[in-house]
Amino acid sequence: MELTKVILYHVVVKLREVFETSFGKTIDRHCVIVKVEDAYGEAGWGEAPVDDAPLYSYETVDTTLYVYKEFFTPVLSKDRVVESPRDIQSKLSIFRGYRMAKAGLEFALWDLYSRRLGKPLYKVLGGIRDRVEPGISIGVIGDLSALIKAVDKYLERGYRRVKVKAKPGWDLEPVKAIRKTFGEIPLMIDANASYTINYASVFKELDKYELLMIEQPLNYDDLYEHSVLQSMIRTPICLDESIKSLSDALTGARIGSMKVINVKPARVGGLHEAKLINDYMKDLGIPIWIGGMLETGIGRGFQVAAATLNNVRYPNDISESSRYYEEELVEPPWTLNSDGTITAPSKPGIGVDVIEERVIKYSKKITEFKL
Ligand code: OSB
Ligand code: MG
Repeated sequence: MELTKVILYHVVVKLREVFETSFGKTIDRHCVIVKVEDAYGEAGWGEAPVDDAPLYSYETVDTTLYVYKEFFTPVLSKDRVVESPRDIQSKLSIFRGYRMAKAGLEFALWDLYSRRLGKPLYKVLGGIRDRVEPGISIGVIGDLSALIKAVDKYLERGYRRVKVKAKPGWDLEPVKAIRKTFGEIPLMIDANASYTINYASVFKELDKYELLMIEQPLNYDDLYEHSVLQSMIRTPICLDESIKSLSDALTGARIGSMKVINVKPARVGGLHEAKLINDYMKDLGIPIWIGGMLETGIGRGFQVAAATLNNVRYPNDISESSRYYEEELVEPPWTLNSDGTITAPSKPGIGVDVIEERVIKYSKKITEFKL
C-alpha cells in the first residue's frame, strides 16, 4: 500500500445514557477517527478510543493529535509504502507508548488492506468463527432497583453475560442483589483499578458468589499484587488496564497475576499485537475475550474481528449500536441476531460502510496530513 494522506477527526458523540466507572462519568465520548488514503484513492478507517482526559490511560485526544503531527506522519512521509498492517508497529517502534494512537492507524491500514484483498477483515486476521458473543457492561448505577431493571432489560435483549462496574462501597451489595434476583447467570464485576490489596477481605467475600471473573481489581500498572490476590481467591482475576503488550501478558502469566485477559486491541497497539497475545496465551492456557471503550461503529468493527480469534472463550464487551449512541457512524448499525450473537460481516474490510458526512458532522476538529 502506498499511503498518500492521513486524516484525523476529533469526534464527540453523545451517549444515550451516562456511563459511570470508578474513574468518572462519561456522557460525551471523545475519540479520534483515522482515515488513510492510498495512491489508488482507496480509503481505510480506524478509531483510536482515547478520551479527552487521561483517566483510563494516559493517552488523550490531544496527545494523539500531537504524536501524529510531530512523529508518526513525518516517518510515513519519508517512506509511504506499507506492505502489511503488521509492519506499522515496527515502523513506529522507535516511539514508545502511545499504543492507542498507533492502533488507530493500524486499524485503518487493516481495513484498507482487507478491502484491497476483497476479503472480510476477520478472515484476513485468521478468525475461526463468523458470529461473536456479546456481553453487556453496566456502569455504576448506585441504586439497586435501577440496577436490577437494567440487568433484566439486557438479559431480555439476549446478552450472554453481565458485567457490572464496581468500586469500594459498590461491590457486594449489587452482586448479592443480582444473584438473588437472577440466580446463576454469567456475572462478573470490573473495578477499573479502584482497590488496593488492603481490601482482600472484600474479594474473599465476593469469592462466594461464583463470579465468572473479577476484572482489574488493583492498580492500573500492577502485576505483582494481582498475583498475591489471585493466590488468595478462587475466582479468576481478569486483567484489563495492566496488560498493555504481549510482554505484560507473558509476565502476568509467569507470575500468576491473572487467569483471563480482557484484550482491547486498541490498548495493546492494534490487531497484530492482539493476535500475538491470543496465540501465546492459548499455549499457556489463559483464555481471552475482547473488551471495549464505548467505541463508535468504526471501532466496533475491529473488536468484532478480534472476537473471532481462536482463544476468545468468553462473551465480549461488544454491544449493539443502539445501546451506545443515537446515531451510528456506520451503515448498517451493529445489531444482535435473534440468538443473541453479532455477525462478523462477510463484506471486505470491517464490512460496514463508514458514513463520512456523519463523521464530519460530529467532528470538533479535522486535521489533514498529506504524505
Ligand atoms: O474497563 O472495560 C473497561 C468503557 C470505557 C473504559 C473502560 C471500560 C469500559 C467498559 C465498556 O467497560 C465496554 C464497552 O461496552 O465498550
Ligand atoms: Mg475494564
